[in-house]
Amino acid sequence: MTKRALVTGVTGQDGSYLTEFLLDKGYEVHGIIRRTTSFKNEWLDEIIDNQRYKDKPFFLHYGDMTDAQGLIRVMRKIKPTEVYNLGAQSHVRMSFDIPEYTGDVTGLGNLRLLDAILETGTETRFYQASSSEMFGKVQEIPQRETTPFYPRSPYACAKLFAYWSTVNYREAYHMHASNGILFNHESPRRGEAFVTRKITRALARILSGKQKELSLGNLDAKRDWGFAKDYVEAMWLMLQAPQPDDYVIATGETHSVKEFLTQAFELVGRDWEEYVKIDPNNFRRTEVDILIGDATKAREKLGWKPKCSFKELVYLMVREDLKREGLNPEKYMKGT
Ligand code: NAP
Ligand code: G4F
Repeated sequence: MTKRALVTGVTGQDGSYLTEFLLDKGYEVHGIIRRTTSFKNEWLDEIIDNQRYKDKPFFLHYGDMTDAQGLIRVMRKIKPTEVYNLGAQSHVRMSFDIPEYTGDVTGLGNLRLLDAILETGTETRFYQASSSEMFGKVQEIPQRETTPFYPRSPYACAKLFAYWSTVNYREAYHMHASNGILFNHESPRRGEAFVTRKITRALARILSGKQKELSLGNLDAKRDWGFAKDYVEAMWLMLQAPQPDDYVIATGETHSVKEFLTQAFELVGRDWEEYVKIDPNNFRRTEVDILIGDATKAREKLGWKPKCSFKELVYLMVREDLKREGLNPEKYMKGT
């Protein structure tokens, strides 16, 4: 039987890596894209232009997490065997500016998709992109599946609604629906407004003379940062498990924003303190001070573990942004 996956959020960091992962596994992949004024998406273009995926079955459909009928139509047309719900307004700081919209897309959007599965009677397995942001003001260190949630932003509240909707549909309708509680994961495809990519991109632009300074907020916040390519494998593993369940996916290490900065700037022999300016606009009203996850359950039940270390992650992000800026990494980076 053809394995047919439907991916929402296909233009994003995780959606694009998951698409490549599934195509390599022989899946037919269908992505939902929004109608926007721009037809260009860098990561989708990378897939479409890549010879490796040239003849692979990859299809795009217009849809939106705010449009229930559209989701039903796509579900009816594709009849996926696996659904990965990655579509979201995913920026935490921005969710304070657009809380209702964030709730609609990130929270209700998941419910609409679950309902579209029910409404169309689609026999499918379902993955919800839940987030470590739900632990917020952490009640336990490290955080695991049993740690109580304490959301600290409209984004985290929306993700909590989606998390519990997924659990509820699993229990009420016996759906194979799982939550991946993913801790921060980054890559050269990370959105430019997230702190890691903001740093590596700015560093490359500073070196090429296009940028003089880098405006940041809270440098003491600590995150459990992994590599996105490792994390999309965990999503897939959850849907191959005989029983649906909820899993923490994390590296088990935590690092501050300051440590990320130091690591990145040291790679090119610069001192970040000469460039960074602190801007209050980059702070959150309620911050998540520290995240560190315990992925023992995923290791034991799914056989998943992260492969890329923190140092390797910073290295590959800096290297890629230098290349995009037209700079030769061998010339600028130590140890290449
Ligand atoms: P991302 O790069 O910001 O991608 C978000 C995706 O959602 C984009 O494809 C975006 O499409 C799409 N989207 C936004 N609004 C939509 C709407 N109204 N209807 C349909 N699609 C919409 O996010 P990511 O880092 O890949 O993360 C993927 C998912 O995992 C998200 O749900 C995120 O909240 C969650 N998550 C991420 C992390 C992390 O550290 N990366 C950790 C835990 C959970 P456009 O291109 O059209 O904007
Ligand atoms: O990179 P961030 O914006 O990621 P954040 O808020 O942790 O959220 C990301 O990870 C979540 C998983 O835990 C996902 F669910 C979510 O969708 C998203 O992918 O910020 C990381 C830290 C924060 O503490 C923030 O206050 O960096 C701090 N920070 C300091 N200066 C900054 C900045 N963050 C951003 N975006 N921009 C700054 O200038």
